Amino acid sequence: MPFLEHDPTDMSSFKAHLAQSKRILALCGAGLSASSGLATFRGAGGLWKTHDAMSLATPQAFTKDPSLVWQFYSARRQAAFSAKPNAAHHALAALSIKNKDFITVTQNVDGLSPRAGHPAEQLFPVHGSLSTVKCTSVFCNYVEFNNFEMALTPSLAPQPADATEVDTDVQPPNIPLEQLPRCPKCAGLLRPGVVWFSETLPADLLDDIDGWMEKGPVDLCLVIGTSGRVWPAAGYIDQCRLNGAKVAIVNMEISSDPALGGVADADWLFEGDCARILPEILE
Ligand code: BV8
Ligand code: ZN
Repeated sequence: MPFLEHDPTDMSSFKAHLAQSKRILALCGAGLSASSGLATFRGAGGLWKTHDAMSLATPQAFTKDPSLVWQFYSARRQAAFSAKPNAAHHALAALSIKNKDFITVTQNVDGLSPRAGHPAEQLFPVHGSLSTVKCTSVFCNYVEFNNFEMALTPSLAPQPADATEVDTDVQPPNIPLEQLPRCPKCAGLLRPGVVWFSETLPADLLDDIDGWMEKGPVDLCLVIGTSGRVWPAAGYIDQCRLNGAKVAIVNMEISSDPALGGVADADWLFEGDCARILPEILE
């Protein structure tokens, strides 16, 4: 633990630092949306039917079983679009409206931050979005923005609400390829517009974040509801530190998890639901 002039759980020293902070980066993960009822990747929420969410978020899984992966994403689309932004999403949106030098890098694909009114120019969804679907055909650039107003195909029609729950003993049906979402331009198979493991993050977003970093020292890095295990997104914590930032972690369980750079390197540690803590510390 670096020498801290304050108790790491002390809100007044955090608020004093926040008051004099201009350049702030928030790195957000699945925990930000937990209070909106959306499952996280690790812990109890990390399961969908009998599958580990992480094993389904790969190009290999999609190639092997597009029907299963599409049903996983259709269930997450349905859950995300019926969820509501929580007080943490609204607190971040309010801060970004108040401070144009504040940016949010979100690993979440649920679209709850934009729906909380977070200005798009200060929000970087580095893992894509459940609202986007794109064509898998190499020479086709078809992309569709689909907010689940209507199902992408009849075979992925909305399920009864409880069906999106973790229902471990029901194996999803095998939907034939031709009944999965198809491209209206080339009839190719469409895929969710998210970044899967082993896929590169959108270069334009990474460049924009780097451009923000290069503008000068960073005053504060907020690490909100993330296990900090997924790269390169997790790397922004250290990058902020190297740019002079103090680090505040908001997490349901504060651990000395080295993935979070270890609590040793955090200046503040706020343990609990970010939907309760963020409005309090950012007001
Ligand atoms: C890349 C979109 C370059 C999809 C996601 C081997 C081969 C290839 C790559 C790698 C490799 N080894 C390592 C890598 C890099 C890999 C990686 O980091 N793997 C990890 C598992 C080690 N990264 C990649 O592959 C990235 N691409 O590196 O490209 C490359 C290319 C080829 C070869 C090499 C490198 C792409 C990563 C993006 C993957 N896509 N999402 C989808 O959503 O379906 S990641 C997905 O999982 C989420 O977006 C999120 O980022 C991640 C889960 O992390 P968290 O958000 O932190 O969620 P988690 O559940 O883990 O934690 C929740 C936290 O909240 C917990 O701490 C909990 O305590 C807390 N919490 C819960 N409730 C609350 C709360 N906190 C506060 N309040 C609450 N109420
Ligand atoms: Zn196409």
